[in-house]
Amino acid sequence: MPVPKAELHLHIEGTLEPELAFALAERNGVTLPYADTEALREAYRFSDLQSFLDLYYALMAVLRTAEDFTDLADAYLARAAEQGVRHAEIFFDPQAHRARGVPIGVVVEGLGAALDRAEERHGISTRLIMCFLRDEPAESAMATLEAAKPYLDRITGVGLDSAEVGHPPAKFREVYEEAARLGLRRVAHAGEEGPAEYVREALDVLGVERIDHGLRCLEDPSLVERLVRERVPLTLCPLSNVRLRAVDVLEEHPLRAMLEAGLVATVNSDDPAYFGGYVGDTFDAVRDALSLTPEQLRTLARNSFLASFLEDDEARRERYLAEVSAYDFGA
Ligand code: ES4
Ligand code: ZN
Repeated sequence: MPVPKAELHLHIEGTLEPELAFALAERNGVTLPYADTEALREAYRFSDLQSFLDLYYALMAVLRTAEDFTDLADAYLARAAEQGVRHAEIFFDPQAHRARGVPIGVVVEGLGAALDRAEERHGISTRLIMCFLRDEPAESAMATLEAAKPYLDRITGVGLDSAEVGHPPAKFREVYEEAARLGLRRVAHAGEEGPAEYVREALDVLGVERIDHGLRCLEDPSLVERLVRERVPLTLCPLSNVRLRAVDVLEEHPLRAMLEAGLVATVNSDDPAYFGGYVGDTFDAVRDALSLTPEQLRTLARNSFLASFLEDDEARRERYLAEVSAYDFGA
């Protein structure tokens, strides 16, 4: 059994496997511009973030009903459980669905139906985080937050994703202020393709508690020092970084150096259907590529629970941390 872990950076739409995409296309009478699952997999060669996002948004066309979102989340949770996931904080992109005529209520109720059964079926506790698309206007994000108000009992926090460069965090200052007023937790993608300055801005202007990716913080030593001192978690996604060409090969990923620098690094899968592995696969891949020690792997697993939004259930966090402490990595 893999080490128990929390997954903190996972786009549910990025768990749409080709087989399910074709099944949902058939169920909904949607035609995909690919002959079959093999032809679709052939398209999974990305040159950067945008080339991936183009396919990611296009394939969402098959997600139409609440049942589609339930099936999507249930398939993810089943795979996550096999990979040692005990707690999952799941991103979704309401604006991308609303643009296709699927209201946020359908998405949240659909995902929620799967999440309600996750503990009993898969042994996984869950949270939902709604992300704003940073390449859309801030007004659209604000309208989405407004539309989410009837569903806030199911939503733990807000995030910021999609095309980063040219869309600095400060663009969403008011949206995050309103999210804070509503009692929502705040995270944001920053320093994936964008500069270290975006990481600073996410902290200072948006008040985020975790940075999603944060890879490019390494270009600013004083920022690294601050992230270490303030224990700001980074939700790294090493397989994503290789597939989207932020890092040439996994052997050159800075994860190990980041751990050694004292950063609160976590390892996550981002969009596992597209990037070649779920989070347990990702742990195995970085262990092999970077020769991580069992104690470094244990630190990654511990960090995932320490960085989780489990403040409303500290007893559970303690149980998970005890499972990590007791885990035997073997020789
Ligand atoms: C994403 Cl890897 C990544 N980066 C930014 N936005 C995203 N949405 C889905 N995956
Ligand atoms: Zn992401």
